[in-house]
Amino acid sequence: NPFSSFLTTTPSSKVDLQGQSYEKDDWFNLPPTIASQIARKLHVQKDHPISITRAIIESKFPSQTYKYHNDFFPIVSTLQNFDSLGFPLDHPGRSKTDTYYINKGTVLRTHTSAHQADVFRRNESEGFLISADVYRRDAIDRSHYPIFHQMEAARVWDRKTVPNGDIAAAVWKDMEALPKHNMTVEDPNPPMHPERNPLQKKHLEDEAAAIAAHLKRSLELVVAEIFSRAKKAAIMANPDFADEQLKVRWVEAYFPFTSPSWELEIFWQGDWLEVLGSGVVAQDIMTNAGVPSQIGWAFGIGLERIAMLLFEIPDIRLFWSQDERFLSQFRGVMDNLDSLKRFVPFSKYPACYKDVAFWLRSSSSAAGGGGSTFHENDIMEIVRDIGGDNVEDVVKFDEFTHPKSGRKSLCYRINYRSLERTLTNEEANSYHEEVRKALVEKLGVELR
Ligand code: FA5
Ligand code: MG
Repeated sequence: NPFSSFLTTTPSSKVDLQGQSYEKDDWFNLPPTIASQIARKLHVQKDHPISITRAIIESKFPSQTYKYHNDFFPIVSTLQNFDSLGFPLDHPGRSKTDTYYINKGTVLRTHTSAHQADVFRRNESEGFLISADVYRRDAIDRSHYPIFHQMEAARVWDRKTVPNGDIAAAVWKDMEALPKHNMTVEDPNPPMHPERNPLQKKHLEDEAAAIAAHLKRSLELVVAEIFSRAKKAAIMANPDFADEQLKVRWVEAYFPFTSPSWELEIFWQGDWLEVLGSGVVAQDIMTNAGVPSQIGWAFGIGLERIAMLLFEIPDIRLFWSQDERFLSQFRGVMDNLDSLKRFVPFSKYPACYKDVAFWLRSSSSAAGGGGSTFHENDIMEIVRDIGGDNVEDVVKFDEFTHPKSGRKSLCYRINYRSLERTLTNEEANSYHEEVRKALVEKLGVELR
């Protein structure tokens, strides 16, 4: 075909993002609603609660030791996002249902760890902080949004430059120099599964123990700072405020790029909330980054989760609001962190629930149904594309398989509610009608 080379270079095979041109292929799955938000960079927007939270956490990591990076480009290679961190090829995080792809080798970063290896390779400081927007295809509810913000941190020590090559002694000395806190920590040292979280081959037990202690103290100081500021703001709002006993705990976790690994959880509104992942950096990452004599820790913390605790912000969509009733509440805080106030919610507008029930295409409900396997994130994205931030949550409330035909039926309830005004029933109906149509057109379902 004489036209084939012409056809493959038609404009539609390229996409322009953030001033760069990318070749699309059949991995491309980035909807315009996400692409259009890439430029927002809430973590550096003056007086935005995400930016305020970043600044408070940064204040606990002195800039003489930690270099701050707040402007890394959001589009990275799969090498940076996955391979450099030791993600196995079949890791679910790599799939199109979980990650936004531009093409087979290019993604919107799913975590700030995507930049770890590059910064270790620069070898320009003993520590670093990286704050950035990250992207994940995910559920829709009050604590999940497809774009959120993380802060990555790492601290390393070099066998070649510490006195006598004694890493453990050097780290314990730095640990002793850290401030103390009087927060109660439940499970400061949870037991570690020997296969999932072994001591790394190139590490001595006392080295890993010292690094873990330095990591945990550094993070506990962050949490203590956040809670003391949150408490002050609560007392300012209500002088009779009686705080609940703050509870935090360390739990064992697994990451391909740290061992041993921990998550930190905070007891909040009746439940344990995970706020960060952390651990002793996999020595292979250091070796591949050309700094094999360095050893240290890393963590990644969710800035929205911390900001929600700090300001008592009830819904993650609020962070994206351009409404003055939201933004004006934080003005001036970055010039004077002591003026930080609790968020005062504006009135809640009525919810509008709409249900949709459908049969999945038979090929997608059967095992190994070709390339058309159904994934819940596909529904989430269709709803989000149409309803945008006017959707509060999407919940599956029924599911069954027909005993004879083997076909599967699903029912979802969508809650249409704006944070900024009352939606009319007509508006909700028209969103819902579009959702129903798109489910048929894009997923090939049969409406019931
Ligand atoms: C990570 O992303 C690891 N890169 C963290 C890490 C870094 C571990 C360095 C070890 C060393 P995880 O997927 O658990 O891990 O996310 C880390 C934090 O991001 C979570 O604890 C949570 O606070 C936040 N987070 C994760 N998913 C969401 C979401 N959908 N919405 C809001 N915050 C989220
Ligand atoms: Mg996690």
